[in-house]
Parts: sequence; structure tokens; C-alpha cells
Amino acid sequence: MEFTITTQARSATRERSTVTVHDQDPYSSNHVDADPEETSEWNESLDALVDERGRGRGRDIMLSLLKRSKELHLGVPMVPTTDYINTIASENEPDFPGDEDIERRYRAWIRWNAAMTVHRAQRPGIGVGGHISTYASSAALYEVGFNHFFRGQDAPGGGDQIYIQGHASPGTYARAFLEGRLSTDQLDGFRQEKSHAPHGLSSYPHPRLMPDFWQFPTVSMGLGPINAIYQAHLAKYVTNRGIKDASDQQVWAFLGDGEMDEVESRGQLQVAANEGLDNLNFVINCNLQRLDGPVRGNGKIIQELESFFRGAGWNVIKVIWGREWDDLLNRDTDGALLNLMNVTPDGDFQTYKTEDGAYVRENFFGRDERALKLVEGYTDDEVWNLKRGGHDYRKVYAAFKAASEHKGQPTVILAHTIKGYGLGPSFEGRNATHQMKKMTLDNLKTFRDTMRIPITDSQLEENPYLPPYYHPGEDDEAIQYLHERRRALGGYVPERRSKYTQLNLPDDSAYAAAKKGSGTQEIATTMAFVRLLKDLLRAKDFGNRIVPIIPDEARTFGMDAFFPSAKIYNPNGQHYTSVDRELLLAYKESPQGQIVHVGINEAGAVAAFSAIGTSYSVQGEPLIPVYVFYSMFGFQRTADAIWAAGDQMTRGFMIGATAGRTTLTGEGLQHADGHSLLLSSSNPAVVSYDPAYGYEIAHIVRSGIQRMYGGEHEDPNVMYYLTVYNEPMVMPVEPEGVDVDGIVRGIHRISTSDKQGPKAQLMASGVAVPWAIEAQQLLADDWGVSADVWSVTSWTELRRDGLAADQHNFLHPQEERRVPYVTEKLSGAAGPFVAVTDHMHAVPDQIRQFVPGDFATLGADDFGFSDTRAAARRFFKIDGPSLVVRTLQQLAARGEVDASLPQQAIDRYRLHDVNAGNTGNAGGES
Ligand SMILES: Cc1ncc(C[n+]2csc(CCOP(=O)(O)OP(=O)(O)O)c2C)c(N)n1
Ligand SMILES: [Mg+2]
Repeated sequence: MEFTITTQARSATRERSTVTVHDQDPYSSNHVDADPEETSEWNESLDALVDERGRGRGRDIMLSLLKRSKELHLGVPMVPTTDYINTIASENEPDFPGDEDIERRYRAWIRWNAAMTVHRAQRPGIGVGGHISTYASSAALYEVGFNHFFRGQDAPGGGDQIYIQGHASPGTYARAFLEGRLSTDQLDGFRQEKSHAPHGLSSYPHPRLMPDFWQFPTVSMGLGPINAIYQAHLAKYVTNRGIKDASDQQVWAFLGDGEMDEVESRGQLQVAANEGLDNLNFVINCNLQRLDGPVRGNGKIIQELESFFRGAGWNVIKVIWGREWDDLLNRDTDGALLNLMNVTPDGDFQTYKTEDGAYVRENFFGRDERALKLVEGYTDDEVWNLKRGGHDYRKVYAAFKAASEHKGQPTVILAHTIKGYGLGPSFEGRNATHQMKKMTLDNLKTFRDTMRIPITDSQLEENPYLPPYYHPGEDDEAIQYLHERRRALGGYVPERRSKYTQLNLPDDSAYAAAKKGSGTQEIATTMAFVRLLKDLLRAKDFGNRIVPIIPDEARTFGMDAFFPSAKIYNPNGQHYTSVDRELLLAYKESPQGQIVHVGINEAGAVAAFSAIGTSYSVQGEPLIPVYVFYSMFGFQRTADAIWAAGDQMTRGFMIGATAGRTTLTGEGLQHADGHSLLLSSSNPAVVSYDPAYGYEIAHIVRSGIQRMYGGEHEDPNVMYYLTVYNEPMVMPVEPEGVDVDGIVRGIHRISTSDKQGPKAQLMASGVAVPWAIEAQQLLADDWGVSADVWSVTSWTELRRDGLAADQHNFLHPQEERRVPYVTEKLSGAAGPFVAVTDHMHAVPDQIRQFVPGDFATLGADDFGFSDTRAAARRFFKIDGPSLVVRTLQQLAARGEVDASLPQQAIDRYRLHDVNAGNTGNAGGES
């Protein structure tokens, strides 16, 4: 598109506009027509056709011309939506290969048992909730998949990955019950995971809670879609890189139409299209409702999604009407019915399903005489029985088949359904249906009749809280059929496995350089980490398993050095002449590239991290994601996705670069991170570290790799989070006999003062460790105080260890008291403890109750701002002199130095003057 601000009149008759827009829009008033006379002849022909043959015929001709124009590559802009009918015409539907009658039979049993699982969970004394209506609306969608498409992990290609809509989980449990994988006791343990242990079932798909069953957590709306995209991306990635042939696998993601309003649901659709993820299928259950009411009462969510997905480059298959409509549509020669379908808003479609056949006849068909005539010979019951496509087995089968065979693009199936389908009038299509969990005796009886469940009235009346589940027994023909289908498809689904190819962990040599320090060169911990990563990438039979993930910050962190060697993964390769091809650090894209560069896209980066970090389980091939990001845009922006990654039992490393509230000079409030370590501490699957030196980083990373893939740790399913900084400093050589255990567990002493005088203990982490060393010097030189310095590599791990000890002592008062690690570490240290970090006070305060003595903390609690490091640190009173003053106050309070010293120190260092600080380097690259 080109915008000019000069006026360019195209024809004398047209009014001049101040802005001329040159675009391809044929409707724009400035569209250039080379031969207006000829054009008007065409227009007149169309007018004549419509006059003579009607609007329907006019539409047909136009659609046909559009189709032809596409074949002729005329570049006519795409029409974003198609008619509100099935994409696959009935004459193009494949034969249904299954036994529809048998499948319908046990689908009804599954639907019954799913509803009973939730209903029974509301029995007196339990009342733990659940959802009935969502699965009721999507049962046919799942069952077509389970019977004909979803391959288990014993299938030759490795099976498919199925993302099940979170609150449809009762349906999956009910199927597993028919399959003999779950017992009635387990169904009764729905949502009672502790009180019904070991037979509890999690509310939603939670791999962490049911690690042999669920693979993918989905219930936080929006994460299922984005994670499914990156799961499909992973299959292509491992195939392209020759790690594993996953080319025959498919990802099926079941999503809600309401869920599609989440930004994460739609925000990465272009990635799936650009990368040609034809192994990806979204199945959107368009029941037109979300929790509170209609998704688009006044509009049409299916049409909206169709245009959105098509615009993003997806293959769209709409399954709107059941087979009962085929005949009507065939007879609808003038397009009257089609027109009604096109113009009826979702809100009305929802309402029809809460009324009856007579209402539908009058209020839907009745709006056009010709449409009304089409159903003239239908009884009201027959009108009522005109079904939605998502409940029609054959229509759904046709769509799934087309989706699974489609090449070159991802596919979305938009399936029109009714929320609460089959549950009777008090559930179907009701606005409140999402949260209805209990059925009345009447509801139960109607539902039982609809589903043809052989359970008697008296069985239901006996205890309406506990209507029986139904299983006909293993020998039943339908159950045999069900097993046979799963056998043919490679085993039961879902199933989570945790066997994988063993990794050859790197030996000492990969970590050797990090221990040598940086000599006289000043480098930031970010660079120290990147150097270590470079060495790990070279480790034999291991380096190829590392997957750096970068959301467009590689240059900031010095990771552009990896571009030419590791290369950026792009399944399409690099088809352009790169601007920097002559440079040593040229931007290289390749289908075999190792780096996953997701663009400016932290949400996608975490989705990629989750898929890559669970490749050990999903693909049986471990990959170690190393996701490097701006620390402010990590936990703060995507904590929920990282929480889900924890649920999925992702293993990998997250590197929060440019950490610290005062270290990233000049960037200010939105960039200055002083709390990501608090946020990370709230995720039980995250092990957080705030290292100061390169050698600490090496020990931490090594222990992390060991924990995740060494095969010895009882809990390998963790994600390491390391904050690194961009302030250059000399990285010291690793001291002889360094306290490796201390580094890994969270604290080690890095300097002991032999100065004679009152003692103090300075504790610091990350970029603040040099401030503590500066303070140690000032205390000795200016005030005769002897201070030791501790590097606290992990406040969080120390706290967790302390809490575990506390809990043990609380519950086992008779046993020997456990002493927290940090308490034990500090127990021999004399004097008060004073801690400083470049984060909020609450970061070091995490260990307060475990510090054996007086404890004061310094921190940067307010919003960050832009300034020099020295000024910012002085402002927050966290620099070297501030630490000195705080230490003197502690000593004065204990009577170990003169009470006047703190004020003297404040005056001497001009503590109130932000221009008097000089702690830290000015500027510097990461
Ligand atoms: C991020 C997030 N926000 C809110 C919810 C609560 N919630 C659970 S289901 C639901 C409605 C879902 O509607 P839809 O996606 O249309 O699914 P349906 O049940 O209609 O198939 C909501 C709001 C959630 N689980 N996650
Ligand atoms: Mg919905």
C-alpha cells in the first residue's frame, strides 16, 4: 500500500481528496479502471441476470467467477468467508469406514458416564464441581478421533499428540473407564486427589498430577492452542534436524470457541501457516457459548474464525450442518435457505435450541416463504431433528479425514455444536449450562432415555446422588470393537511416557573455561553464560541436544555469535540474499538450524520451551531448551505459561538476562527487573539462581543438567531460572577447593577477612556481590570492621530447604530437629548479617527466619528509572557505602561499635546525595 499526501485526481468528475490511497481494494473510490465502458457492460449483464434468475443465481455466477479468477492467478483479493454451510459438500464425503451403530452405542455410554462422574462428585459431603455440558457438546468430535484418527504411541510413526479441552476431561475419563483403564472407584475419585488417593482423578488434564495419563495441560484458556502450534513445530524441528523422524505424527488440538478470544489462541496462527505445519489440526468446538453466555450473540463466531484463520493462511473446514439438512440444501435452488443461514446471528441459533420444532419453523424458516416451503412436508419433530454438523459422525469424519490429509497448511475444523447436547431441555443451549453440575431425577431419566442406557427408574430413584455408571462388560461386542479400534491405531490415548534415549552428559572439559575466569577482561555474567553455552554446544554427542530459544534479543546478549555455526531454524531455509552474507557473524537460516528464533514473542517462546523441554517424554528424545530473554518479560509476562510448563514437567533452562533494578542502565521503569526472582520463586517447578560469577554459573548449569538427565535425582522435572546481568566485571578464577555443594544449594563464602575488629557477615547475590566486596574493604579501611562476604546463589532454594526443615520439625516433634542448610552454614559466623541484592528487599528476606542472628536487608523496592548505575544504586541505598552504613548500624545496635559511627558514615559518604555514589561500572555491553 502506498500513501501520498498530494492530491491526484483520477477523473475530472471525482471529488478531490486530500489523501490518495493506492491500494488493491476494488471498492476504493480511487480504484483505477482502464476501460469503464466495458466494465459497465459486465455490470449490466450481472444486473440482468439477477433480475431474470434471482439473487441466488447471481451469487452462484459471482462465486464461480471468483473461483475461476483464482485459477487464472488474477490476484483478486481473497474472500475471507464462505457461506454458512459445510465446506465439504455431501457428494464429496468419503464413506464412513466404521460401524456407526456400534460407535453410537458406546459413545452414549461414554456420555452417560462422563455426566455421572461429574454428577456423583456433587454427592453430599463432596461437592467438588466439574463440567457436564462441554463434553456433551463435543462427544462426537472426540469419538470420531478416538475411533478413527488418533494414533497411540505404539503406532509406527510414534503416534499423535492430542490436546483435550481442559474442562471436557470427564469425557476422557469416561472413555478410559470403558477401555478398562480406569475403575469406578477412580471415576468416584474425580477431583479428590488426596482424599481419594491413590484413586483420585485430576480436575483437568494435569500431567504433573497424573503423569502416566495426561500429556498436555490445557485448562488455562489460550495455552492449549499456542502450545499445540509449538508441539507441531517440534515434530518438524526434530525431523528436519535428523534427531527423529516425526513426520508421520499429527497434533490435534480441541479448543473452545470462547477460548479463541484469548490473545494466545490467535497470536501465533501465522507461525503455523508460515512454517507449513500441516501436521497440525485445530478442532474448535463452536457451541456458540462460553461461560456466561453467547460468544458472539449478534454475530457469527464461525464466520469470524473462518476469516481470521484464512487470513492467517490456514486451511479451514466448516462442519455446520448434519446430514438431515442435505436434502433441504439441495432443494434450495434460489438460495433462500442459504441466505437465512448466512444472516441468522448466533444468539438466535442458540435460542432455537432451547425452544422446539414449531418455534424453529416459524422463527427460522418462517422468515422467507421459499425456505418455509422447503420444510412444508416436515413434522415439527423432523424440523427439530435437523442437527448441527458437529454432532454428525459422518460429517465430522469427512472433516477429520480431509484435515489429516491436507498438505502444506495447518487445518482448522470449525464444528457447529450445541452446548449441553443430549442432556435435555434444562441444559441444552442454556446460558447457565456451563456451570450446571447436578442433574435432577427427571433430568437423569430423560438423559438415560436419550442415551438408551439400560438402567431402571428404580436404580435411579434409589439414590439420585449416585446414579450408576454403565459398563456392559468386557465381552460386549461394542467394547470389543472399541478395543480393536485402539489396537489398530497403536494403543490408548491419552498416555504419557517417560522413557527416553539416554544422553551423554558433557565432561569437565565443557566447564573448564568458565572456571578460569576472564583474566583482565571485564565481562558480564550474560557473556560468561553465553561462553559456557558455546562450550556446551560443542560437547560431543550432547551439544546437538541443546536448543537455544531467543525472542529477538540475540544481539543484546551476544548470542549472534551462534548464528553462523548453530544457525537459525527455518523449515523454509533462506531464500533471499542476506544483507550481511559477507560478515563473519552472518544471519543464517536453515532447515537444519539449531536455534529456535521465535521473533518478538515471549508467549511463543514459552510454548516452544514447553514443547522442546518435554521432547524427552513426547518424542522419547531429550532436548534441552535454553531460553534467553529480557528478565522483565519472562515471568512477569508469561508466568501462567511457565506454570503450565511446570505442569507439563518441562525440563530446561531459562535465563533472565539484563536482570537487576539498577544494572540495565538507562532503560528504566518497564525494563528494570527487581522482582523476577520473587515471581520465579512462586513456581514449585522452578529452581532459581542469582549467580555472581562465571564459575558459579558453570556449577549451577552442570548440576541442573545432571539433575534433569543424570538419572539419579528423584525429581528431574524442573526448570532452572538463572538471572544474569549486563554489567562488565572481571570474572574471578574459581578458588581452589571451592564449595560446590554450597554453590548448588544456595550459599558459599567467597571472602574471609582477617582484619582484627568487630565482625560482620555480608551476604549478596548476583551483581551485588562486588558491592559487598567494596563494602568489606570500606568497613576494614574506614571503620576497622572485619567482614566476611557470602555469595548467595539462591535465596529461594535456601528458603525451600528451610521450610522443609521447619515442616519436618512441626510434624515430628519427637524426632531430632532438622537444621536448615543456611542456618547450619552461618552458625559459626560471628556478628550481624547484612544482605544486599539488586532486587526488592523481599528477595533476601526469603531466608529471614533461618538466619541465626541479627539480619538486615537492603533492596530496591520502587519502580526502576533510567540513570547511571551508580546514581540508581545510591538512590535505592543499595551501593557499597549504603551497605557499610547498614552494617555499622547493626554493630552499633549490638554495642559492638560506637553509636555515632552510622551518622559519621552517612556524612562521610554523603549517603543522601545520589551524585556521590560510584558503585558499579558505567555503561558496558552485556
Ligand atoms: C485463562 C482462563 N480464563 C478463564 C477460565 C475459566 N473458564 C473455564 S471454561 C470457560 C468457558 C469456556 O468457553 P469455551 O471456550 O467456549 O468452551 P466450551 O465449554 O463452550 O466448549 C472459562 C471462562 C480459564 N479456565 N482460563
Ligand atoms: Mg463454547
